[in-house]
Amino acid sequence: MTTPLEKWVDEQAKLTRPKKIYWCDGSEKEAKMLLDIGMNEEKINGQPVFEALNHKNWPKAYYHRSHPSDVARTEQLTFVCHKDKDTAGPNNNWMDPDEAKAKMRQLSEGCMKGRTMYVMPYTMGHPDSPYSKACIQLTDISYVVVSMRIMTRMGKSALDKIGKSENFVKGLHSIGDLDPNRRFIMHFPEESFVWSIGSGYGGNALLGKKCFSLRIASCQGHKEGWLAEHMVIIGIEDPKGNVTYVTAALPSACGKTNLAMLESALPGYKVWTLGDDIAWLNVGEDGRLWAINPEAGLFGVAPGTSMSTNPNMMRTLKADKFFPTLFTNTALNTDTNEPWWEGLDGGVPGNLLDWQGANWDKSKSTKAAHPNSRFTVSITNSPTLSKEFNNPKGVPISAIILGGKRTQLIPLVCEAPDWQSGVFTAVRTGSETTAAAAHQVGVLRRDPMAMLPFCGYNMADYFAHWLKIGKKLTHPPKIFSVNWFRMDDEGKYIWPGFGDNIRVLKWVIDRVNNKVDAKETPIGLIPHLKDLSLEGLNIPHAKLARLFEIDKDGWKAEISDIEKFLSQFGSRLPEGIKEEFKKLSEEICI
Ligand code: GTP
Ligand code: SPV
Ligand code: MN
Repeated sequence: MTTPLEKWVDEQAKLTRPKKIYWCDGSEKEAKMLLDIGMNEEKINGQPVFEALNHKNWPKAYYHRSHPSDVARTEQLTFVCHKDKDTAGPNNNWMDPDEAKAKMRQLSEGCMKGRTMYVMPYTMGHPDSPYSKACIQLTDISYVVVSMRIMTRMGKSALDKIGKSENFVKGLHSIGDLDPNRRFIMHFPEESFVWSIGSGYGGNALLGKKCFSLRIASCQGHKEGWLAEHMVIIGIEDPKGNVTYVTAALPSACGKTNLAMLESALPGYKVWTLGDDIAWLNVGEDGRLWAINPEAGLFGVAPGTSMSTNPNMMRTLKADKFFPTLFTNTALNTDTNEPWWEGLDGGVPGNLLDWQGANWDKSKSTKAAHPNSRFTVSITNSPTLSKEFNNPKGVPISAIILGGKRTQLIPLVCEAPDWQSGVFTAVRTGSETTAAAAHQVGVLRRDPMAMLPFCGYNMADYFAHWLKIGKKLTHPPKIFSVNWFRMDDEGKYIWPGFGDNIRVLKWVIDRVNNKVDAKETPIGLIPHLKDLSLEGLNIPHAKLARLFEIDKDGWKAEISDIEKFLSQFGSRLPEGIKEEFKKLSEEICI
């Protein structure tokens, strides 16, 4: 008897026509075999998929260069295919599911000819967790398999979880011919199915990540009463040893990985890592919000990572533990065969190949590493890994932090007085765009809950879902906004950021634990400066004040921008959000 899984794999093979089908077991031995295949057989753009790096200094490291047209998520080629357009909402590109499938069938016909189809069984979340999901992804490129082995829990436990059931998440991926005109990332939420062709990069190709764990999972959460969020999960330990669990939503390339691995600048405080990108949030029987990280690895931005900004990440990358660690589109030091990127410790090496493999000319202003070059490494390599990481129940959350990259206006930290106003704070969050997606960098866009590119359904319904979850929580987390990126008149960041962000986290947990008061302002509650632990920091008082300054004219412009954003959702916008918008407008305009 063939199982539904076998039947599905067989159907996809009939369409894509690989020369061979290989079922992955997720073992280290298999990863070694795939690296060999990637170094010796498979090619991208005429080059081997992998190169071994200097294993003396980077014990498990391998290098990968993606196609130059394929270096970031492509939001314009990403579609969510609900039956009707309104369910997808103004926040998604939409295509009718039948039309999308016809298009994809045409592009996929024979696309794996001469290649191997790898069948990857994996779970998102610990297999024993009631919140985890069993998934299958098919792909035709070793890089994706090796990456998925790092990012998910791959192997037999997933197959056992699926068994004879039809109830598994499906992903069909082919690198195709890498022609951007034939590149699509299509989501079919009704069937928990993702179909992606023409890209081998990150969130376009590792379908367990953004495609499933956010776009599809957000739809599942909407139906089933939970939340799939673009959030870090950390435990903050105080000098007495008490740990407070917090999540933080920041848009792509705005500091989540750095926050998740933070090395505290305050003695006695410590941050424990549970996740750096995605959190699934469930309402517990105790009326608290519980978080699990569905992922098992870190897919982080390389540029800017160093012993001074993120020492724990450097230790993670150099750990002689999980096999392997990947570096994608960084530069390459040809004297030492080590990866290199802008911001790494030490000087600029004499001989570098840039991320496209050309000799890098220092005198030119181009970057040697692509700004969205990344590492892929197991979270279990991290010296700060929380002992709760594998707890199937997850951890109870006391605070939710939201933020973005705002060089003006938004204060360093601000608390919402209650859940509804907190949800509105999340809804109105804006951020200046980064290199994580292929679009113009540095433009302000609204990015509610850092989910604009990842919410798989109409965001108005998503806001309503957040409000509804709040009603189910008898002990809701407090909600805060943060902004590490406010600049002075010279265009320099005022706040030192990184390890010093613990000073803000300390205030957050002091508020959670009712240790300090806060100052009321029209936009929410801000710290009394005396309650921020600023010892050892050398910021003049006037500059500090600037971090909390409320510029009323700036806020008036902000409000009209928020109004414009919200108007897209028309009558679908929930009453609670309209009420909060009205309150903020009145507070600012009096
Ligand atoms: P994704 O993986 O795309 O979701 O990104 P992320 O949110 O995990 O961002 P990450 O931590 O990788 O940081 C992105 C960029 O922001 C890097 O260049 C960091 O050096 C920079 N960055 C992170 N934290 C801070 C901070 O506190 N202050 C400043 N000024 N820059 C920061
Ligand atoms: C992001 O862009 O938010 C990422 C990288 O974490 S990707 O996996 O490409 O989505
Ligand atoms: Mn991310």
